[in-house]
This record gives sequence, C-alpha cells and structure tokens, in this order.
Amino acid sequence: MAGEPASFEKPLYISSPLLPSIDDYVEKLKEIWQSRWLTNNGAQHNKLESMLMKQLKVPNLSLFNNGTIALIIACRALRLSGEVITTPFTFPATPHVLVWNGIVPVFCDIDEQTLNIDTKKIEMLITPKTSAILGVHVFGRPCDVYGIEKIAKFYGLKVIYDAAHVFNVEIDGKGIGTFGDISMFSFHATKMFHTAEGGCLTFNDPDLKKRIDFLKNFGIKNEEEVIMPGINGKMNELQAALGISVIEILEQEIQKRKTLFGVYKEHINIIDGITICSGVSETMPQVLPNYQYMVVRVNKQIFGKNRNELHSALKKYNVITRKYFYPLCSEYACYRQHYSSSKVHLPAANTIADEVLCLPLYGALSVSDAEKICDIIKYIKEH
Ligand code: T4K
Repeated sequence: MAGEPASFEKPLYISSPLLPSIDDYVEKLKEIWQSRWLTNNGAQHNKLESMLMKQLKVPNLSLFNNGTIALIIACRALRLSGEVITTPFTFPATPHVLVWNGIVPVFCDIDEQTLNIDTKKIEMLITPKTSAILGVHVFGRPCDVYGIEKIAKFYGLKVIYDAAHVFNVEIDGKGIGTFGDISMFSFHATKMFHTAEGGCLTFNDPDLKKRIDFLKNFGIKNEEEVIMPGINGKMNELQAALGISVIEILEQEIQKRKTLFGVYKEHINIIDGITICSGVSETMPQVLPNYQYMVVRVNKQIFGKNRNELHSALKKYNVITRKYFYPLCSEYACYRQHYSSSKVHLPAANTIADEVLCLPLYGALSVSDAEKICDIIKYIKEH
C-alpha cells in the first residue's frame, strides 16, 4: 500500500479567481481613464451586457453590483409579496432577499439527486399568500424547470431562479437564464465567470428591462422625475472591464475545469462512501454542464468517517474544503422558528447538509494536485 501522502505546501482553497493578464486589464483601465466615465451605464458596462447576452443565450439582461442586490430587485420587479416557496439548501442570500422585500420564505424539502427544491413537495406548501417559487440551481444541476413551470402556471405563481451556480449551463440547447420569469447570476470572485463582485438578471419579457433598470438606479427617470423607490444596484466600469477580460479567457478555464472534473470522477468514484453530487450526471444528457463546483457526499457507514471528520482531516494536509450548504438556512436563528423550518418537513435537506463537502476546483489547479487530493481522501479512509 502507498505511504502517507505529503501535505500541500500552501493551502488549497475550493476556488481561486480566474485572473486575466494584468496588462490586458491595464489596457482597459486606460480606456476608462481616458473616458473619465466610471459608472452609470458606461461603455464597458454596455459592452459586457451585450457580450453576456450572447454568452448566456438570453434575450434580455441587466448588470448589477452583486448578485444579492440583483435578486432583491428581481422580487421587486415582479411585485412579489406574502410568501415565496424556496429551498433551505442554499447560500444565506436566497432567503434573505425575500425578507428584505417583506416576504416570508417558506422552505420546501429538496430532491436527493439534484439537491434542488423537490417539485413533488411544492404544491402542499402553496397558500393564498404564495406569490412565487424561488428555485436555486445548486452546484450546476438545474432545477426541474418544466415541472416548476407547470405548477406555477396552474396556481398563477411567478418563478424566480437563483442561478448563481449555473453560468453557461444550457437545457435542451437553451440558456438556463431563459427559464422562469427572472434568473439571477452571481459574478462574485469565487464564481467561474466573475467581476470581483457583480451579478445580473436575465428575463424573457422585454418590458421588465425598463423597470429593473429604474429599480437599480434609484428609480430615476430623468433629471426631474423619480418614479419608484429604487436602490443603487449599478455595476461600475472597473468591474465591467474586468468581466470583459475574464470572458475572453473563459473557454480555456471551462476546458481546464472539465479535465479536472474528469480526474476527480475517475479517482473518487472508486472510493467507497464518497459520491460526486455537483455538475451534471449521466442522467441529464439534455444539460450542458459548467464545472463550477466539485461537491461530494460522504456516507459515514461506508466511508468509515463522517463529513466533519473528513473536513478536519483534509485541513491537516492543507486542503481547505467547505461545508456548502451547512447549516441549512432553516437552521439559522432568524428562520428556525418558521413552521416550514421544522426538521420533520425537511428530511432530505437535513441529511444532505450533514454529508456534503466542497473540494477545490479551478483552472489553476493542476491535474496532479487533483489526483493527490483524491489519494489523501483514500488515505484518510484507510487510517
Ligand atoms: N445565491 C447563491 C446560491 C450563492 O451561492 C451566492 C453566493 C449568492 C446567491 C449571492 O451572490 P453574490 O451577492 O455573492 O454575488 C462564497 C462567496 O462569497 C459567495 O458569493 C458564494 N455564493 C458562496 C457560495 O461562496 P464564502 O463566505 O464561503 O466566501 P469565502 O470568502 O470564504 O471564499 C471561499 C474560498 O474562495 C476561500 O476559502 C478562498 C477563496 N477565495 C475567495 C475570495 C473572496 C479566493 O481565493 N479569492 C477571493 O478573492 O462565500
């Protein structure tokens, strides 16, 4: 049997931002300096908006200073109120944006395979106060978009998707941002495509564009008219220029991640008790994947150690993993008292939150690093 693998010299994190050459970015900064135009619909902003419409295959798109503000505005733009059915297995931003709109989040259990909102359990949570369903396409796996659409149509509900994890994903050849009424993409530094901080909304209804753009710019219509209580959600020129530089090298990053994903798959699938639960599985041939995250589930009975033990053991080898998404949002002090937060109603979400672990995946990771991480996991299992 092979000996104990050596620790990594420097910590390996779950992600490392994709950075263009500094010279390329400086060239774009020079254009900004010359224009003396730093924000409010500048040239870089408008260029990135059109580039992203093509990249994401969507008919309408509005850029934002971050994904959370974008999602807050999506709820406003659709005039949501009362209750919105969502998932507890997500980043805190998802339920928080509802509360910032005076809406009560109602947590629905998740599907064991996709880790997304369980379509079969949505209908029983609908009340006269329900105004929408807010799904999250977790770790690159799309929600059951057709099933959700059917329910929403039948009950007259709006559909919003938190698409923070699915940049570039397509379903049946269509950009994932074309499903539902509005989708939100996050461009945070930890995402495959990023603008350091940033995000966007995508939508099919062209009439929404004006309302969304008013809402992200204080509701200002012109010098003398403010027509709604908007907020400041604008992406500035420095962010947009970074996005343009990043998009130019994105394809290479996707290919590198694809290779690494394959390496993980080859080595992890043979470790008993560890299964990959991110990206697209063989059962989803209609989905174009994006390789945003490498997330595994740890089955204690088979692996011999639980998720927390693996998380701590990996740290000793300088592999800094994350327990996304533990704890569940339904366990936060601000949501724990909600009726829908009861563990009895969320069995799958509670089981999965205790078993998931996010491993390093980014283009700058080498194939041998990915192989070594798998060897370390094997070694931890055996000792
Ligand atoms: N909805 C969902 C489903 C989301 O996942 C998110 C964000 C949102 C909504 C909100 O979108 P934004 O408003 O953020 O646009 C990170 C990100 O900050 C967050 O954007 C992301 N989801 C979430 C899944 O991950 P943290 O608190 O875990 O980040 P942090 O700082 O611990 O970073 C993770 C690792 O990445 C670090 O261990 C090291 C590495 N890293 C991080 C940064 C910031 C770098 O190497 N360089 C960096 O600049 O939330």
